[in-house]
Amino acid sequence: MTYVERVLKDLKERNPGEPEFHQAATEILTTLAPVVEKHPEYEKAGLLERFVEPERVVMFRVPWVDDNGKVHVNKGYRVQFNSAIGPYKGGLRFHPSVNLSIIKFLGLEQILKNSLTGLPIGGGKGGSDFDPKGKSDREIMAFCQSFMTELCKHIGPDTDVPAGDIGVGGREIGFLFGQYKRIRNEHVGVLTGRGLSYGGSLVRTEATGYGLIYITEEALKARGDSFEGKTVVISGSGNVAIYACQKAQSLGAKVVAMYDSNGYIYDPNGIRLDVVKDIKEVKRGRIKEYAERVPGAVYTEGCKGIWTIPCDIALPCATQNEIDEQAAKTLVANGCKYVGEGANMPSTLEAIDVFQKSGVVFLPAKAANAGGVATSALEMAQSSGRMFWTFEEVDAKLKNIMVNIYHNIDDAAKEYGYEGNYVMGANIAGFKKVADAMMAQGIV
Ligand code: NDP
Ligand code: 2IT
Repeated sequence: MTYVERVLKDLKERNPGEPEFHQAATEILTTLAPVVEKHPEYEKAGLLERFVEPERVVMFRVPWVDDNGKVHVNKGYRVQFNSAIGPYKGGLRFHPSVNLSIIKFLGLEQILKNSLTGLPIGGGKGGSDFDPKGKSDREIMAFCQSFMTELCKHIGPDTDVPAGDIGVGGREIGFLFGQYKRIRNEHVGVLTGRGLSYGGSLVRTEATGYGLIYITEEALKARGDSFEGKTVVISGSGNVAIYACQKAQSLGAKVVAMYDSNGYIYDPNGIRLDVVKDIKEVKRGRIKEYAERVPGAVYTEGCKGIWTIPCDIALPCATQNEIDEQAAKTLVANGCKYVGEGANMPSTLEAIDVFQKSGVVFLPAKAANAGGVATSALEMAQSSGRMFWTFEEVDAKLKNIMVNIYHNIDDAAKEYGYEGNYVMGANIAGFKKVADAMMAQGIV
């Protein structure tokens, strides 16, 4: 049994019942085989065993009271996975599906993603099985304050800096920040994605979606192509999806479909983003309403059907495992040539295999959606320096980071003889820096 096979087998035995964590670890570790072969000192140092074991896992009770006076108890998590290259950094997810397996898969991915940004940030992730849907602002505040009352003992601007993810946007970050400041009596950059009036950075709201388009644009450019005139399908209609749609449209693409967790809209005339933003950002409503408001648009209940819509470019921007093998085969059969992952792990291992064997240009999440966390790191830099950069400055830095990521993963794939395999390229390029830092710091 090879070193990688042994570590993966141990991981599955020692972490039973964590399918998402197994999936992410399998994808990452199998691509690292050529790296650990080239560096036998890694095995001697137990590097992979340490890499897949979080430095710290915090799990806690989150009690809160709803508007009717009823007491609820949710589970809270923060996985501080790896601090070799910087303080733990990664989002908080509030969604009823959240469990330890999901937070660990996200945390493991985050280590390599954050490394790829080239900025000094380690990997972490957290969240709760709390469901924000249908809750009043007061209930959201009560939950966030209770969550932060425990979380504040474990984070800090040089220790661990959370941000948003599914179900955690500007409103939640505001409530979380207010409670941290109240308990710790410190106005510091302990969270990113803050509002502009209290230390946030311009472009952080748009960053993940814009970054996804910038890296996809670079992949198109390398093949003598562009977004102009392309048909694009985007899943999700949250933060990442909305700003990916906006930037793709500004580059001349036609986005024809989006979804939320109930169903998808198809608009052959091109999505009207002002309507989507009004429904999802202002009203916190359902995407179904789009078809009632825009003539010619069609709503279909259920999500999977979105991948049967013919497109040149597919951008999954909702959640994990939204593209399975069948969906991937359908996309390919309908002529899809590029897949850029805005969400974390949206394609199953089987779907990735289909894309790669069919010659689809596949940009994996840890490279393609790194623009969000990269801009979070720019927010941290601005907080430390007590200054603000303009929209144009931050946007230019973000674009530069995404273009660099594309060329780094492209070069790493070539260096190891896997040209065009960006899963290999991203994992190897991200891992190298973390491995160097871990080797330098001894057995910790
Ligand atoms: P939001 O909460 O803003 O939006 C999530 C969107 O995905 C909503 O449209 C939601 O639908 C949909 N969705 C969520 N869960 C499911 C599901 N199980 N099935 C179908 N649709 C679902 O989150 P973000 O846009 O911030 O995050 C989207 C993805 O991008 C996640 O995978 C996240 O980890 C990743 N990501 C986010 C970053 C960020 O900066 N925010 C950075 C990098 C990655 P509904 O409204 O019905 O819930
Ligand atoms: O998955 C991710 O990279 C995020 N949710 C953003 C994390 C961050 O710290 O900005």
